[in-house]
Amino acid sequence: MALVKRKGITISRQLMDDQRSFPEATGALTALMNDLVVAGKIVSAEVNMAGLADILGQSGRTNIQGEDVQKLDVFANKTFKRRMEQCGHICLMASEEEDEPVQPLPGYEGNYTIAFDPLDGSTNIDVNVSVGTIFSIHRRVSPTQGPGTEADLLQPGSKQVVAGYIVYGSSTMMVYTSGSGVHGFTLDPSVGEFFLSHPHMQIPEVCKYYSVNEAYWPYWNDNIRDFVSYLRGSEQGHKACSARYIGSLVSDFHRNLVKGGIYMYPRDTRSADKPEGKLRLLYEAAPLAMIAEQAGGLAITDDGRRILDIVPERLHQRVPLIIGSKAEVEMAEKFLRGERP
Ligand code: AHM
Ligand code: MG
Repeated sequence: MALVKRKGITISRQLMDDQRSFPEATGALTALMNDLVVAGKIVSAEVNMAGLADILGQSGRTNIQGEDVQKLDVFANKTFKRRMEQCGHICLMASEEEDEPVQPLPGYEGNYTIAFDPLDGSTNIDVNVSVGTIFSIHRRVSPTQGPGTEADLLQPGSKQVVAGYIVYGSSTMMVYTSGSGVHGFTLDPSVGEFFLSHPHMQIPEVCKYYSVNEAYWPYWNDNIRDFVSYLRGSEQGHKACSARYIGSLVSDFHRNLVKGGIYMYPRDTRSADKPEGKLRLLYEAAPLAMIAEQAGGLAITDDGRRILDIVPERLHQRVPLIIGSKAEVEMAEKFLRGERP
């Protein structure tokens, strides 16, 4: 029976409700998610102190783990790693900040993998602009004992069991899907709890905003340029979208999810060592693609492949990304095929 979602329930209640819809569930995923939520709260508290770090740092500020103040992205990476390596349900993890996969502590191995970008939006960290964490959870495919293998991590987005993000903005929000809709929770910092604020999120079908770094215009192909011109409203008959580009994927995606919009980071010819654009398949594109689709949107590459179908070959694989409102991503597909409205 589908449970009615009321605003205000706690995230742990929601996680237990998710578990109830799978009678065979052991509670492992719920426990894993609860640890992830704790990591998110710790990072949120640190992000909120970031502006004071220099001032407090001079007086020898130490953080919650008793360490000296450190760079936020390093802090976020350590925090998520620490929570996950001893949550007891991870067999292997991958972080955008780590060259190699990271094993859990001996004896704490479980049946899931997690891939995360601990603090996305690195150029915005020092300037008080929203950043976020993105995560992607798969069930292991290797035999269920001991540490996992890289094959456990290199699974397509369509096999994700949970995907989500935490955005550290004017409020801290956690948005996730376990395959039956997308729910958003807002952190009440006074009590340290996430409460359901955005049940059953649906991305508006029509695009209000387009988000792309237009400085790269000279380096795009003609299909992308024509599509961006179309979004701007320079093609007859199309209502212009407004431009919004924060430069933090999580924040740009979150705004477009709530308001309607399309985000793009296509490949470009700026540098030969990034022929597939900048964004990472495992840590960024695949988890956001699952959320987009669960919210009624779409996510494709700049040659029209569905992001969730791509089988990763490498942990840090990059992928061109077009993601957001359904009607607009479908229109992008037409442009990519060489068609014009
Ligand atoms: P990061 O993971 O190092 O922060 O890089 C990813 C970020 C995205 O959040 C953002 O959308 C993009 O890079 C911005 O890149 P650019 O400055 O090239 O527009
Ligand atoms: Mg990132």
